[in-house]
Amino acid sequence: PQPILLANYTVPSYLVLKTDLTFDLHDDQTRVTALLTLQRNPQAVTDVDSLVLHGSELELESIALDDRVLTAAEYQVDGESLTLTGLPSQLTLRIVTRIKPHLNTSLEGLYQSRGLYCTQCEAEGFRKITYYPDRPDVMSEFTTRITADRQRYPVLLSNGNLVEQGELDGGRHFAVWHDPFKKPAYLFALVAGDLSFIENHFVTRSGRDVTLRIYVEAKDLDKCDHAMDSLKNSMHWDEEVYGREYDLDIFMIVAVDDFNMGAMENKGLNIFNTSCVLAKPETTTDVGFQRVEAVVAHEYFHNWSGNRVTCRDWFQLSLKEGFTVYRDAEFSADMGSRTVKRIEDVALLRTLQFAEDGGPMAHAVRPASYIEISNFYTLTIYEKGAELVRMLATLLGPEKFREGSDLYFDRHDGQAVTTDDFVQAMADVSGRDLGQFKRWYSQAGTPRIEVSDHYDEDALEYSLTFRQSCPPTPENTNKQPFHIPVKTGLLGTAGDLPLRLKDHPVDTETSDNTSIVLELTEAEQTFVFQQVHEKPVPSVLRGFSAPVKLHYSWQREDLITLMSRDSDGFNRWEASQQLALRVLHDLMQEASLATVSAATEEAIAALIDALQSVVQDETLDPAMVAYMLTLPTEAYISELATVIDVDAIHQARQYLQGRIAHALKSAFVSIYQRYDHQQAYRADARGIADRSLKNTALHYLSLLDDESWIETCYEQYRAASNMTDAMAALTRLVNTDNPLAATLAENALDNFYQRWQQEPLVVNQWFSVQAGCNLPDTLAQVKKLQKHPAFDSRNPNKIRALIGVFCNNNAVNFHRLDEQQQGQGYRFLADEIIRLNKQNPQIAARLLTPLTKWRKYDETRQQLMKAELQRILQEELSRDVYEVVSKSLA
Ligand code: DPP
Ligand code: ZN
Repeated sequence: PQPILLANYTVPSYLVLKTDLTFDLHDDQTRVTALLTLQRNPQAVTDVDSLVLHGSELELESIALDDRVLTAAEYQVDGESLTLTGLPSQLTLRIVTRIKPHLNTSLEGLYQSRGLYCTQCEAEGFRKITYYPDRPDVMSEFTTRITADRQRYPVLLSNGNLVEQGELDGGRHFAVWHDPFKKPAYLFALVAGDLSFIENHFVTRSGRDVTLRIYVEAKDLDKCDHAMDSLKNSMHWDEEVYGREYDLDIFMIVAVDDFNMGAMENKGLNIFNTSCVLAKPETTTDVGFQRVEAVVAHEYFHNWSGNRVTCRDWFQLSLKEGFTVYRDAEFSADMGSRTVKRIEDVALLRTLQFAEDGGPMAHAVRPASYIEISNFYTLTIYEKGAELVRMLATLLGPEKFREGSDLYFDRHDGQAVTTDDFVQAMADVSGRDLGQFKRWYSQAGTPRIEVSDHYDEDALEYSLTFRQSCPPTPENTNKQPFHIPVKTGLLGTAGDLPLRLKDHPVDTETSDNTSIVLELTEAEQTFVFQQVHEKPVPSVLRGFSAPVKLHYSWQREDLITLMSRDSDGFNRWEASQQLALRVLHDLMQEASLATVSAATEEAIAALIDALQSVVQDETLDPAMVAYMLTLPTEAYISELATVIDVDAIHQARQYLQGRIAHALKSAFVSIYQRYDHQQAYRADARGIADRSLKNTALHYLSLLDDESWIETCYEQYRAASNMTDAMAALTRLVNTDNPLAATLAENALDNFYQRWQQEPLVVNQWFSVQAGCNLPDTLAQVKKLQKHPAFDSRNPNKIRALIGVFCNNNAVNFHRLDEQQQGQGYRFLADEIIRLNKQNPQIAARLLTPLTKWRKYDETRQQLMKAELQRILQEELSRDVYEVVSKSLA
């Protein structure tokens, strides 16, 4: 397969003014009639008279140009396209194709999920429905007529407004939908099935009444309220914060069980993975509730950032995704706790996006080439893309940023544009030169910043020197300096110091002058603060103001100072992580954990002291306490490592957790006992925070060599009225290496399955908790679970819950090197990928991620992982899998 290059972009030769589609749904096939009204594009560079329509896996019945049926000699067709030449400047095409949704396992195009017809067209799924210029810069006005059996498919939906419906002969019926807003084909959607819905209304600020509907299977009607509340909050927030109003009379969400992504923002008809829309306390964890809120908001916000203003080509994907992730993150921050949301997002970014940036699939936020665009729905495009927008907001300040977004939406409404256009709007309103900033879009890799400082007590001057660099990435070895906003404060003995920066007339961000955004633009830069009366502790990169790796050699006491009283909540947490990381690294250097050195003992004692203060600090949000008490994850420690020592990381972390559990036992007991287990479940910030702290305490207590806490876990599992508490307890039972825990875990797992077997999303959690088990023999258990009647090897959620969790979240078992199991995790994953390569290429390629990291492991593991990648490469591969495997081995 050949790569597609940004440099080769050309404007479309023809525009599609109107797209009229008719879908006749029948059991053995669907007949699609597309009537396209085309006009030569005045913008086309040359006076071309040819037109390329994309099409894949289609059976062409006929094609007519201006009502004249064409003979096969009048067009060229291959597996991917249909080309017409010698066309007039205005024309109509009537194209009839036949497709087989019931055999479509890729879940792209039109397919069936539990008997329901649904679509997924982003990025290039529409070409599996009919021949069409399937590219985002071709925007058209769609009308969709659907006919189907009335009994089995009573609900017929598409984008826009319902304009007509009625009965047909033979027990069939029809519906016609018209979408007045021009859109690219990737935003097309169709749903047909036996669905129920809940309905609500939202009155926009200009007074228009919008009908809101969430369509689900009847059994799930009791799990829609949280999504509906989230939708209404999102609509209100987008009016308040961005001045964006909804534009159609109806907004619909449909939940489907088999879905590759989380959800899809089709105009007026969002299609959701059930996992991102259904929620109720008994079946859904707090994380699940938060995910529903975030994804509902994300897809809704796309109505402006994505649909009204869309992407010119797929290299610009982050234009809509990065901006929309930034918008949904800010929304969640406003709905809950801002600092906690930031900690969660940064933890994800630093663990998974930084790893992507350091691996073979590293790519820029605006990539320059791809083989298969589906492989580019990545953490880099989404999360790093959002960080870029956040940096622009930091550099401009809130008022100018809002002006910039208003200008962007006004200027480009109804257009397909580029990330350059977005940055230009920000430059135009602020008068700032953002030329250098744009390197963030074109240069891949995570910049590294070395910070050093100097205090001159005679001159009362304190200087901070920053050196930036960026490691090479596959497509880009020589990086130019980035424009990096580094939000900074200085801590003195009595708290934040007022800041006076020499020769830099930069506005400080806070009215009391205690925080300032330093702008790095050169490879090395020094900033001097004046009238500094004591040697301060620097608090740099507050709020994680840029997606970089920051290095500064804080003294241990400095970190404790930051942890206890930095005014920036994010940096308080960050200091706790830095302190813990040091201890973990010390432990990993120890020859044996049975007796550790005096220096390491001292470090452990200092950490425990600091954590003791955190537990006693009543001013802290309980969610913050929980996060500060939680050690850096194995995945994060691995990302930081040059060579990942899987077992040492696991053992050091287990050991340190045990030490903390012993030392802080009484604090944990009191947290656990003062929690009111009878309180009603609320999925708000306070309720989530309290549960998270209480379950963190239970986690530590379960590590004590004291079976009464294992019994407490079992008690909590049995008595739990919500899934968060049930899963927290069950996870402890499953992961505790003790005969009593093993017996209770087995009972609980049996009971769990019996109770929840009718709820696919709960069964997924049951698979995950078992797949994530750190005890030996988990691989054998995972293979056994693959044969369980509740497992469905075609359902992406099931694959992620069992196989994805084992390979991504269970490093000690996936990477086992002992004689009996050496390399078996890798072989297991490769077998799955080979199976999925044909069935569902997108999911297959995504599952590959853990194998692509092979270069970060020891020699033995490297060889074993590489051998599996090479074995996959021997197969006849989809573009998706081929791209990831070949780039990983390059
Ligand atoms: N549905 C995916 C998302 O919203 C792709 N657009 O991110
Ligand atoms: Zn999105």
